[in-house]
Amino acid sequence: MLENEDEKLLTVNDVRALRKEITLMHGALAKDVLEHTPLIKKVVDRFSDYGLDRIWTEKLLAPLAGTTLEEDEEILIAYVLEELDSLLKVEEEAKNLTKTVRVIVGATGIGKTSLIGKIAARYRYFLSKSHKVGFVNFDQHKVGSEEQLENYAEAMAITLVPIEAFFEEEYDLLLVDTAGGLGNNLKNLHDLIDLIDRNSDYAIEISLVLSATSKIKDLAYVNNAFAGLNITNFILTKLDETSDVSELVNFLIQEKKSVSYISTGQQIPEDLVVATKEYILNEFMKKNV
Ligand SMILES: Nc1nc2c(ncn2[C@@H]2O[C@H](COP(=O)(O)OP(=O)(O)OP(=O)(O)O)[C@@H](O)[C@H]2O)c(=O)[nH]1
Ligand SMILES: [Mg+2]
Repeated sequence: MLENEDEKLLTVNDVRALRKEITLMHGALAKDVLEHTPLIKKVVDRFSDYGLDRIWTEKLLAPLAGTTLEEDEEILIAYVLEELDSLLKVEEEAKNLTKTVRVIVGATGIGKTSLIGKIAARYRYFLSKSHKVGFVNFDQHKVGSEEQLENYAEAMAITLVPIEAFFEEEYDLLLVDTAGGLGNNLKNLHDLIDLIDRNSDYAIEISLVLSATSKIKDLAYVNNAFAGLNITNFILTKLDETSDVSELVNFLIQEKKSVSYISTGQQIPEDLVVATKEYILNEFMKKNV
């Protein structure tokens, strides 16, 4: 047993308390600095009005106090945007897929099945290589889910592959639609991914769909719920239904995971863009400037 006070081991709670204290000190220091640098404060206020996490901007700009940069508002703004740009991650669209399974997961009603239709159209018709695409319905709970996918399959001349026939024929891209929601479905999803992994040499990609209309707490909640699935990338939906993507931006710069596509409306296949940092930052600045 350790008797010496100095040698007592720190518990997890001690570390948490310490970390909290350090964060508070950082915050206090940053505030102190900002009181004496009106331009930096102005820029922090401005981005805070835009919805950006205030503490994040304070921490970023406080070190510039006392440098020549603190006197130039435009440079300060550019500095923040530059930092946002470097923290946002986007994924280039793979233009030549073979034997790839893309599983689309996420909360209910978020636009998963619509995305399957839009992504299928790109790979089958819009990219220079016409891919052999198949749909797989793993949404066994919702009445009507099969019909929705069947309609897309028929309209686009894409095969709807029954789960039992998963490994019978080779596809460039198999798009797997899943039941929305958390809970029990997750266990089934794990089993499905294991099954594919063990029985085929398909590359597996798992895309978590997030709505731009969600609060940051909900985004984090859903992301945590699906974390066990090893999410490859995010797909953002419903960008057309909000004028304020700041919660989404705060979430993305914390998570540092790539965004692959952005859905901008209900029309299939039109309302889908390959994610770019410019698109996300433009949306962020649009309502504000
Ligand atoms: N405005 C808007 N609506 C969208 C977008 N994406 C999907 N929707 C609509 O949202 C509704 C639900 O879309 P689905 O694709 O069925 O969503 P889902 O995630 O498959 O839903 P569940 O299978 O019930 O979990 C439909 O009315 C879509 O047209 C988008 O980017 N913007
Ligand atoms: Mg669906």
